Amino acid sequence: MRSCLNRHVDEREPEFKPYHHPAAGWGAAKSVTKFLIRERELVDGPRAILKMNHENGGFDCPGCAWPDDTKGLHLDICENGIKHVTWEMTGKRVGPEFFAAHPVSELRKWSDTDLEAQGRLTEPMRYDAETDRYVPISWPAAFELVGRTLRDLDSPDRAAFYTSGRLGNEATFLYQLWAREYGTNNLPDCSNMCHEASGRALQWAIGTGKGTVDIHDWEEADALFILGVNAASNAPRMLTALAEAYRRGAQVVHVNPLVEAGATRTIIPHDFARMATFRATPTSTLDLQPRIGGDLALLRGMAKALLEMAETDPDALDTEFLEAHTAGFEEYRVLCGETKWDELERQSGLPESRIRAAAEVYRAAERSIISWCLGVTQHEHGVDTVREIVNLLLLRGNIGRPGAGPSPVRGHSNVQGNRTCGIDHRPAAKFLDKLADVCGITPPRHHGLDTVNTIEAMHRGEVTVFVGMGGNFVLAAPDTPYTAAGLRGCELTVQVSTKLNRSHLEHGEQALILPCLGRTEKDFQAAGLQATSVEDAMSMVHLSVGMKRPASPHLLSEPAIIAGMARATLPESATPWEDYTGDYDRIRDTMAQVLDGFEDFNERVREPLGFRIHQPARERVFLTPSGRAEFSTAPLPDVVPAEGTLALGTMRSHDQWNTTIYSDDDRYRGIKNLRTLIFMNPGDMRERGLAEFDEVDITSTAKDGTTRSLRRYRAVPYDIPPGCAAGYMPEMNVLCAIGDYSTQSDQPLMKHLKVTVERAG
Ligand SMILES: Nc1nc2c(c(=O)[nH]1)N[C@H]1C(S)=C(S)[C@@H](COP(=O)(O)OP(=O)(O)OC[C@H]3O[C@@H](n4cnc5c(=O)[nH]c(N)nc54)[C@H](O)[C@@H]3O)O[C@H]1N2
Ligand SMILES: Nc1nc2c(c(=O)[nH]1)N[C@H]1C(S)=C(S)[C@@H](COP(=O)(O)OP(=O)(O)OC[C@H]3O[C@@H](n4cnc5c(=O)[nH]c(N)nc54)[C@H](O)[C@@H]3O)O[C@H]1N2
Ligand SMILES: [Mo]
Repeated sequence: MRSCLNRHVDEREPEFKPYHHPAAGWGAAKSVTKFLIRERELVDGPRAILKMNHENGGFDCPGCAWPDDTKGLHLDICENGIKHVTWEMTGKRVGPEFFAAHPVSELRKWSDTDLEAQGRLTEPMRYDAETDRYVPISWPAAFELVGRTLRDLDSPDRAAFYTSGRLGNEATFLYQLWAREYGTNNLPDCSNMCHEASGRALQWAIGTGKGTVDIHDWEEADALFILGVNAASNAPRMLTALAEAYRRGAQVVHVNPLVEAGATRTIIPHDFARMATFRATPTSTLDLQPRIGGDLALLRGMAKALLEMAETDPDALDTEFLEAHTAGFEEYRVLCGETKWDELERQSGLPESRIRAAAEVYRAAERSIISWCLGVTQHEHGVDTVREIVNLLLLRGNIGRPGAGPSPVRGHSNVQGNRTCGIDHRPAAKFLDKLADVCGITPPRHHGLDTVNTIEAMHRGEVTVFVGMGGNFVLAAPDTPYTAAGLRGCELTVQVSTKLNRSHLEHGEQALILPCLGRTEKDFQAAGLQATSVEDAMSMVHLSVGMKRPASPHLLSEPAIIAGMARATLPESATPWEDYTGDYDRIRDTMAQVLDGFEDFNERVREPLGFRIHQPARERVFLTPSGRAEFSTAPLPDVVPAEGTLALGTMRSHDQWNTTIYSDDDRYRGIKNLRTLIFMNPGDMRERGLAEFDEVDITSTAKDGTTRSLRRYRAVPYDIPPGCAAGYMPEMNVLCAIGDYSTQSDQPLMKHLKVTVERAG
């Protein structure tokens, strides 16, 4: 599909100048101001930002899932959170006149940046094939179109219900209830591309698929290990925790093929005194640059070194914990002993001395936290790697005590809450039993489709209706042209969105765009102003209340849109869809009965800081078959690129939110005006006779041998290990073959494409 490669037209020349300033600080402040002016939000923007992330009111930052500062009224905001809020609150609108003026075939030629830049959607729209335009449709007619189409399917499994991680808990619960009452578990979500590996690994290892630490543990740890996270761009509020850790003398170890800005120093985002005096705080005590996919070997090496220390150092291991709470230690010890150092060096891309240095840090710390994000999960061996993280933690009893434990950095602001509240294509029988019991429905028991399998099923003609509850499916998913063709083959595509995006243009025979309220906006229902809840990456659930006038009087809330579609699909349903919409307390009362850990939901969520969902592993209660935390013994995978090829990881720039590109700059990596680039090791460039900004063609080879190419990208020399390369998502999804997903997690291999790079032909 040519259209998704349309570039934002920018006359400026690309620039590359390594960035030597601390992360956050004045560069961030300047960037925010520019952004507020562009979005015409100089008045309301700052007012809204002051309302964000506050106890007793305000709305949850719709940005990342990093927990809020809990020390009371304290402005814990970041540049990218501000951009994200402002993006939603833009003064620009895209209404019926816009759609009347631009046929879809024309809009397909626009760049993604230009599509989103049109502003907020204002009215429900239906695709009209005769004029090739979106035309207005009333809400009741839109709901009826969805309901009728779903009722007419010969099996509920012909429909798929996608969720992007912005959706609040109450809407999430209604959404999965609708899908299951209708009769399918086809609930693909963005988690399938994000932290599926973490959930599965933690479930198997410690019996619950979530991290065990909270923000106070971050404040108490003696060592923090940060693997595969670009904190300065994607979890900027983590910088505060890293800088504070450094100041109190804790060790901060970054593991990343790239030394990212957050791994050097920062000006703490809300520390205005330090900002005024340009005083930076380091955020790292050790940086390790493994090869792409080399984390498992590094972690195994650290465990091996620790076990060697234990031969003479009786306190190297927590033997009491190992005996009382774990299973499989002996096998793991043997495996580590048998793994050779030269193999660990080759697979990690790090010398033994560096691996031992990391092990020394780990041994010296009384309390360690290991944290990770996509650099660990989007790999063939993502599950094995997360389990190796747990293995290492178990050796020193670093779980279920203050300042210690596994801490995945989740992505979207409520992606964790989505899972908790039932978005799961492989639901547990126990959950379905409760749902059946409390809601009086007969949920299907067979597993549903995840993201990749939904796309495959569209191509086989098995899925013909697609509902997207937020997100931008066509660009977020792998193999862009293939995914687009799948959507185009559908009978009906429904996108519940706030802004115009590519997924509205790659649509089915019939298509709807249903515009919804954003998190920053006031949501009035029969019972008055409503609040919704979200769960952060550390299992804290709290309320979020919008404070802005809605972008258009025609917008409905997500719960209302879901309930409307559900009623039209299930006219005889005994579920009180209308009452649920009228008062979200009613939804929460039902959730309290269905979901573990949500007892007294309505009372507890109104506590100033919300509440923490019970996590048994935090108390060393491991709900595994053995009742113990389980060691794993995965073989060391071969991640060394074949001769002449590179391992390519796709990632975000500083100035983007997933498929939303704010600008073509990537400040902390020193890039201006360029996204069609590939970061390469200077030696790998020399070998190919390439100089900075030379044009190259990139070709990936899939597991099935098929190839895919991107042409005329620019090579940029970068401090990245030999054999490794990096570039930007979502553009590079064109290179991700649909069949290239992990056999362990079904996650697409977005951080490990096998590519060749040649001078552009
Ligand atoms: N501003 C902003 N914030 C965001 C997002 C956004 O788009 N913009 N997205 C949100 C979402 S949904 C998510 S899931 C998170 C994503 O947060 P991140 O995981 O930080 O996202 P990426 O940009 O994909 O960066 C991956 C990082 O992993 C490193 N990496 C690549 N391969 C490897 C490897 O093999 N090993 C190791 N150790 N590291 C590796 C890369 O160099 C990069 O630093 O951020 C969330 N927050
Ligand atoms: N190659 C590659 N691909 C990747 C990744 C990668 O690292 N590499 N990362 C993957 C990851 S981790 C993720 S999470 C996915 C992200 O996948 P998605 O969640 O599907 O994508 P987003 O770009 O976050 O979605 C943006 C759209 O959401 C809509 N939106 C925004 N706010 C709201 C709201 O409040 N309500 C509703 N209903 N809609 C709203 C807007 O219309 C906007 O256009 O991408 C995945 N794709
Ligand atoms: Mo994500």
